[in-house]
This record gives sequence, C-alpha cells and structure tokens, in this order.
Amino acid sequence: MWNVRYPGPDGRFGRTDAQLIDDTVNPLGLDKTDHAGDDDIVTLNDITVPVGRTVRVTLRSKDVIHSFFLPNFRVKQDAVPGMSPEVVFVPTTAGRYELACAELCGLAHYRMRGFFNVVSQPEFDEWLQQQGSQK
Ligand SMILES: [Cu+2]
Repeated sequence: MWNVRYPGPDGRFGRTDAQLIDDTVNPLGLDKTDHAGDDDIVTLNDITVPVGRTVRVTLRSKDVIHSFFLPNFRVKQDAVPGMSPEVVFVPTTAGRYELACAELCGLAHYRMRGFFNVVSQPEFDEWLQQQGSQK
C-alpha cells in the first residue's frame, strides 16, 4: 500500500530510519524521539492536495522497486529502496484521480491502488483540519 505522510502544521517531517522499520508497530521507520514528527499526518492509499499549488512527492520503498504513477498527470517515478527520488508537479484541475503502482512488485501489487484528490484551497484546509496527527 501507499503510506502517505504530510509534514503537519510545523512544515517539517519527523526523522525516519530504515533500522527502525517494524511491520506491525512502525511500518514507516519513524523516529519517535524526533518531535518534528509529532504532528505529521499519515494516510493510506489516499493523497489530497490543493489545486494550483506545487506538489513535491518524495518516494521511499522498504522492500522492492515500486513506481508512483498518476496517469492523468503523466507523472511516473520509481520508488527504489535506499533512495529518495522526488517528483514535483502542479495539479491544475480539481478532481479525483487514480494512483497506481506501475511496477509489478509482488503478490500485493493490486493493493497499491490509491486516489489522488485535487481540491480547492478551502476544501484542502478543511481536510487538513480533520486529519489527526500521528503521535
Ligand atoms: Cu508496488
């Protein structure tokens, strides 16, 4: 699945470390001692962004090569273990779009179907308010 993380109100991501990854209690390898991560927001297979604003996605993979694919945006970037490639783009049309993994990555490949929601700034602000932070 796509684990999606936003930096939260402080605009900073908490530190992560591959050594801290634990499939049951810490699938993202978050360093709980870094308080920059206290307000980070985590979603599964669902990304919401405001229309007309630059989106910067940093990709990480903990197992094999996956590929972040937004066919409607012609955006495609591999997610490679040990690397953190970025993809930057500006969504210009509101809507609900499909997010897929474009790499046949394993038995759970089908579970990597997600959604990329492009909404107005007020709708985004409301969505952001509704998200609980990950402590
Ligand atoms: Cu995949």
